[in-house]
Amino acid sequence: MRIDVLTLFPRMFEGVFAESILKRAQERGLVSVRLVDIRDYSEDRHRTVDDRPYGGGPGMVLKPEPVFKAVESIPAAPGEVVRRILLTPQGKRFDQAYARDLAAADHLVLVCGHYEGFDERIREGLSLEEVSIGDFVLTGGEIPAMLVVDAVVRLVSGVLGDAESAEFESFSRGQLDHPHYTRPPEFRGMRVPDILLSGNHEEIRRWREEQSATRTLARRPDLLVDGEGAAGMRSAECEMRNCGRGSRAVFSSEFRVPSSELEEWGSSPPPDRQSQAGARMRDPGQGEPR
Ligand code: 9D3
Repeated sequence: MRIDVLTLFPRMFEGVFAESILKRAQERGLVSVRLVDIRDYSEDRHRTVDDRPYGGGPGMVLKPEPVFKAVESIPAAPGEVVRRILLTPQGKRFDQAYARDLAAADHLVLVCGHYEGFDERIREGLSLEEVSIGDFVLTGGEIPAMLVVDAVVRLVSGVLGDAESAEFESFSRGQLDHPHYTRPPEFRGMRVPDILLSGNHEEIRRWREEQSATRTLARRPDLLVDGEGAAGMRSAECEMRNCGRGSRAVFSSEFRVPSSELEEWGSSPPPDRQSQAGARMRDPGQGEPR
């Protein structure tokens, strides 16, 4: 996969792309990332890339000329699938399904802004997909672009080893991960659950599945809607039946979530969401498609 990142701050990416899995993927030739400095495509000797907004107001607006020239300088190989993406708070929300979709492309072009906004003709004229990474205000599209690259590259085939292979992880199935432990068996009075030391692999698998389901229900009931999350949802529902629906006891089963975590995340889901999740659990087929 080829990835071109267009930015006014190429150096922001250097450390992120030069470490860990992104580094390895590039070394192995599975991914090649190029950083393009939009300023190199400005058309005047001051290397101007922004200007004051027509109609007045604070801040500066990214000019169309350098962005058009930078995007148009990127050659597309014949027959390749290329996705051109503008990182913007107004874009479609990025998620794991979006990452999977992008991982199927041969070539990504990511355009980052770092101002109040872009000249509207950039969206219009370059037919860019618009992507947001969430409902919070950042200073620019650079960190969102890094995040998109990170999420997509690990899905490119061959990037992760078999052992760490992406699709086995809980989040890909629409659930949170189960707890992990390593040695020592007791640390500062906190013990590893006996079941993990038991060597009973069937029991361990069931414990992990239940932990995933219970944690997802407690922390992210919004994930328990339909599709791949529905399997774990049924297992979480069993937990609730055993312990009393909606009571704190849901979390004080044999495999309870530590109370310190309940403090952090809230001891129960908001009532409306919980009943919504409950309604969907009884009839997963009625979940709204997302
Ligand atoms: C203060 C200016 N805002 C007026 C309501 C608009 C605004 C413009 C540019 C807010 C943030 C930014 C910079 N952010 C991004 O470029 C960005 C972003 C984000 O802020 N949040 C989530 N996803 C993204 S993708 C790009």
